[in-house]
Amino acid sequence: FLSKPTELGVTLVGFSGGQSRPGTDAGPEVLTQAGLLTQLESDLGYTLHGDTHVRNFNAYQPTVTDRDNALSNSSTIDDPDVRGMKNPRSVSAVTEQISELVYAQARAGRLALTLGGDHSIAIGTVSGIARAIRERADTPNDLALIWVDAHADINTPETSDSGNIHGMPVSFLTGLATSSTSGIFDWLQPHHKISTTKLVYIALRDVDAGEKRILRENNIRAYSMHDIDRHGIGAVMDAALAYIGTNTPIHLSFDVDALDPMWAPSTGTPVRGGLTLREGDFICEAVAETGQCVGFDLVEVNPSLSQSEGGVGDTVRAGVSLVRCGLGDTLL
Ligand code: 4U7
Ligand code: MN
Ligand code: MN
Ligand code: MN
Repeated sequence: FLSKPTELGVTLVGFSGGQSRPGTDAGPEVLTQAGLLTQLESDLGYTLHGDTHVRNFNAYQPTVTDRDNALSNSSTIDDPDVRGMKNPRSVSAVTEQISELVYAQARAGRLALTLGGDHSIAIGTVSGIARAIRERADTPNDLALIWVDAHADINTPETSDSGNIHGMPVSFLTGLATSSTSGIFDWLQPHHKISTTKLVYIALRDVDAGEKRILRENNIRAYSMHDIDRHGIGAVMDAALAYIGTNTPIHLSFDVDALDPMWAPSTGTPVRGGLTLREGDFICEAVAETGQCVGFDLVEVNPSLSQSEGGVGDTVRAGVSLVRCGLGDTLL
């Protein structure tokens, strides 16, 4: 139903407000400096659209008149916590802008590539693409979402221990969490959201107790590292894609921490026992092969974090490889 994509809609999101460590905002910069976008043009033959300069979304400063709730910490003075969420107005406003940008790329029939940034930005990417897909005449079915991550990122503000919104995007995107405050995700409309039946997880291994309950109660399809160990990544991808079905557009949201920290150490919440680089590349290749891919995010690359010398270079090379594979590069 979709023709082979040649037009790429690029969004470079320098943003780290969905968690507390500085540095993820420089993710798009290090990936593009490594030559990623040039390679997509010259090696893979894409025509690039969108702003190929990194936008610093951290510059966003919320303006609130009510300072009564403001905490003593000066960095939160204009954006006090709500229901435990940190930087809620800032993340809401930034993801709303991302949603509009990515919507425009996807609505024009382009494959929407977004480089983050922390994973809260997926509230913008997925909502924008879901909305575009509902409007497009060439896409009969609603968007499916493949979330490749060590974490499920499906905490609600109430189940989250950290308050970091990069651990909550899937709950807002599926409507499991809803807005209760003006200016905090009240822009998310039904046309932005996806059904929990259209969601598939791969590579999970660090899921909070409250998230496990959410996955179970909503019967959400999830393949953990245990499933990959038991069946192999080939069988897991066959099952994941069969569950989604043909004629259904797919968005792939890839958190670099899905990879084992051996391959991608420069990330905020590394968890050992993860995917090999080849397993990660294979997931991206398998999604690209379906011809159903309409969007791809790569998130949580943090060049300020590195356990070892060379860790940043390793992480960036892994990121470049994942994006190339997701956009249709083949080994032969
Ligand atoms: B990422 C966590 F508690 N679940 O909610 C949380 F373990 O986008 C981690 O996947 C979230 O990197 C990780 O803070 C978010 C924690
Ligand atoms: Mn449609
Ligand atoms: Mn993660
Ligand atoms: Mn994540």
